Amino acid sequence: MSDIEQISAQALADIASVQSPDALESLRVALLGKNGTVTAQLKQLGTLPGDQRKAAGEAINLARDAIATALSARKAVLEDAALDARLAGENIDVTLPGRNPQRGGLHPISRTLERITDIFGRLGYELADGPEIEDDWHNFEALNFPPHHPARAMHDTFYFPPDGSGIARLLRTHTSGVQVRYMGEHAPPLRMIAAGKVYRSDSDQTHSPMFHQVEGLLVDEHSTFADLKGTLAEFVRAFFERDFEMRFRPSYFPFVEPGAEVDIAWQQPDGSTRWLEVLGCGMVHPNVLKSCGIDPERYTGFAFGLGVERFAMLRYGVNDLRAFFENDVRFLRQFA
Ligand code: 2U9
Repeated sequence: MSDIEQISAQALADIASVQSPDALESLRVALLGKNGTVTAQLKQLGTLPGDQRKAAGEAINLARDAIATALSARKAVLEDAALDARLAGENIDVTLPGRNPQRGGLHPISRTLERITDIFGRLGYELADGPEIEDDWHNFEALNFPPHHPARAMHDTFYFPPDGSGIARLLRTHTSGVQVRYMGEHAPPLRMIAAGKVYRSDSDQTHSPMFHQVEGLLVDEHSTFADLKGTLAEFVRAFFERDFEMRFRPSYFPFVEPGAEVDIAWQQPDGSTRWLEVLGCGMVHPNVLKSCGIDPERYTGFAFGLGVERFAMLRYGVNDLRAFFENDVRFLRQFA
């Protein structure tokens, strides 16, 4: 038997007896790799006398093809066997119930905010927003709070160092700056609501340093306090899905005149009724209209504001506002 015939016979025997894909790969490298025995035979061809080279070359190629075919056939056999072994070892119970993906839900404050903006959306109010870092003009001056006005004391907040322009910036204490901008960009008649986070130096069971407001504004030629009352009555009815007795108590806000706080007759769990303050409102002060480029001789407007947390507490029967911000999922899950 020639060298190549011996190598080929041994290789085919080795391939047939190899038991693992790794061992088979080592064998392939040892035979057909760069330094493999079959490759060495090919390299030696050049040293043979010319008349033997053709026959020797054909024999080596035949052997190489036979070995390559045997390698891939053995590979398929070993892979099938490995798969059979894995399947035999695994137990899949196709009757088990599927895994339940955990579903998230909206935070109760977000749900309440959406509920409120939906109601005003149906009443034709456009939703607008603006920056939480406000300047003094939009948060105070344009809203009829001159510098050093005592009403600023109720709006204590965080101030940022003035930037290069010298303009004082602060965390907004109400969303009213959004209305100021909106009036600069839209001519009356207009109706809009502003919604978002506001910041005040306040913290107890019913106040938090950050809370959410929704404020509304309507400006038209003949808008009156009666329109304001009708709008708020409709809103409260839609929000709580009940009719309430309501009262408007005179109150002071620099940006409205007259101004009022709105109470609803709230049924207590023990059956008694008490007045509950839920909103502030009023007719837009002429100074505010003027600051926003609207002629107060021609137009009147009404405005209102509410705290979203307060409405969420009433709707869901939560008596401590801080629970909304502690992020205890056992609490939050109840609303999802
Ligand atoms: C412009 C003109 C008028 C918005 C108004 C109130 C009265 C009010 C409070 C309710 C609870 C704030 O979140 S709260 O603490 N809001 O009482 N807000 S009138 O009046 C405006 C706003 C913007 C340009």
